[in-house]
Amino acid sequence: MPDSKTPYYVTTAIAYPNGAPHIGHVYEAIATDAIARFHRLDGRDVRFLTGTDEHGLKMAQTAAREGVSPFDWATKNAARFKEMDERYGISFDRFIRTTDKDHYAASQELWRRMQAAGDVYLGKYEGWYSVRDEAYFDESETTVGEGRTRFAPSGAPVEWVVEESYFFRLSAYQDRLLKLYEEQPGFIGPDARRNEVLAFVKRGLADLSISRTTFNWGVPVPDDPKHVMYVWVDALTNYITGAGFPDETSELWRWWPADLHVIGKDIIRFHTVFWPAFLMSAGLPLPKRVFAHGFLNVRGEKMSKSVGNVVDPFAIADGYGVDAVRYFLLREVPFGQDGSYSHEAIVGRLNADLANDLGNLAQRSLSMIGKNCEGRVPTPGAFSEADAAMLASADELLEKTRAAFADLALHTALSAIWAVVAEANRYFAGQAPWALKKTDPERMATVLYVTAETVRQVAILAQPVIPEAASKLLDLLGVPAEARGFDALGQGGRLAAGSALPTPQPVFPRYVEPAAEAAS
Ligand code: ME8
Repeated sequence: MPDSKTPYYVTTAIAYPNGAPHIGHVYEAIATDAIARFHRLDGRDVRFLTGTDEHGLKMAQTAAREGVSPFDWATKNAARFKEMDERYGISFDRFIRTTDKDHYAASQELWRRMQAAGDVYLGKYEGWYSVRDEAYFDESETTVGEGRTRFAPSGAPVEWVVEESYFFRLSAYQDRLLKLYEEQPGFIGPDARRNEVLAFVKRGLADLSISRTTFNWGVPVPDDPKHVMYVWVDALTNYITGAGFPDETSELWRWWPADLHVIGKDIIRFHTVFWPAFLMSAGLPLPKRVFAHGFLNVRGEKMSKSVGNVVDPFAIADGYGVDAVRYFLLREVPFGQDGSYSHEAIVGRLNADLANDLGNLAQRSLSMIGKNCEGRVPTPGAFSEADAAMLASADELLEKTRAAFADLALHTALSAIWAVVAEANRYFAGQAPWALKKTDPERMATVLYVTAETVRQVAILAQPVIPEAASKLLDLLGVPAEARGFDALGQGGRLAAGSALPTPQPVFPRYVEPAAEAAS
């Protein structure tokens, strides 16, 4: 039966499986996962694609150094990326590898369509090429360092390369791209990136070399297999492979065009200049939005193997817990800006926001309910002004959170949710239900009800970011699985008085430094 819900298609960049994943990779996966989960809970029919980008010279070179075939090298590392996603509860619908068979078919069909449109021609390419960036650079973009070595803007060395190459007529797309940015102002986000791309395209576009003959680790060019496609042509195509292309009768095709491509700021040009031009040429619809998140550094320093400060996603999941890492990265770093990772910062967030503010509130209210209300959701009396104000704040959260997610201001969504947590803590302390136990048990029941109901709404809304802990909280509140979507928020989904609750348990343990633990 066809799903009547509106499709929502979101993707991450596909990572190079040229080594183990690092915290930048998990950051992108977590953010995209929160977006996918948010829209699922909000009733959309979500498809979430992630995976690995396995071709190209760099992959072939590393594999050769490792003494294995490029495919085996990619297979080994792709497994590690998938394992990372599974460890972090990344709810992808498909983990695509660009070595998947259907991806070859999609890439070759895209190529044929661009060729049929008259946008592909054979020529000679010469220029400054950076192996590390897998890109050619204009001489004006390079710098000359010591010993006359030339460098790309990334700092990688470039070399002069001449090869026969197919070209894509990118120069013909300048006007159409500028029109796209103007007519679809949300196409590129955040605004700073949009301005950067606009300025780049206004300067004029050179045709793009889209094939290589100097190595063969790539998708063969149709009818000319001594050429393989430039890795970015096949990499970008993954987004339509994941929607069933070229079979436009596939049930997956209803997801195209994508609603959102989430990527890092270093690859914005590929996604907002090359990719829409390829799609225009092939006569395919364009994605609705491309959003670039910032870069994570470690204590203000760029991550690098030589500095030895690369953060391993598996180690921090073991050390702090998956939900703590997820919450920290999305709360601490304004989405779209650069951010900094450190042990102190994550422990601060974990202990203050999770263990203290939300964890203690839930634990204190639920254990009072356990002890004083026979372990059942208490029956509230008439609501006071304070109760009504508390419930109103909780009821208003959905709209605030929706608006923030629509802007991809994930940090703003979390700060709105945690503002209600703070308000609930003030409410709980102000109403002092423990003091009402003897003087006014009915009033105590009302206060506990209002607190538990607030925690219910907070937990439902926090599911996209801290899925495991939120689900535990909802278990403790006796909320059935089918009442955890956003349609259960607000007045319509209030906790049912009298329903039995399990024994309360702490959900967020405080982080204690191992040394302090040993000493105590
Ligand atoms: O660029 N902080 O792969 P990749 C935040 N295969 N994000 C980071 C980061 C950091 N320190 N380092 C990398 C590629 N990223 C291509 C993509 S898509 C068709 C092809 C982000 O493994 C980076 O910006 O180098 C990108 O979005 C993703 O991680 C994969 O990077």
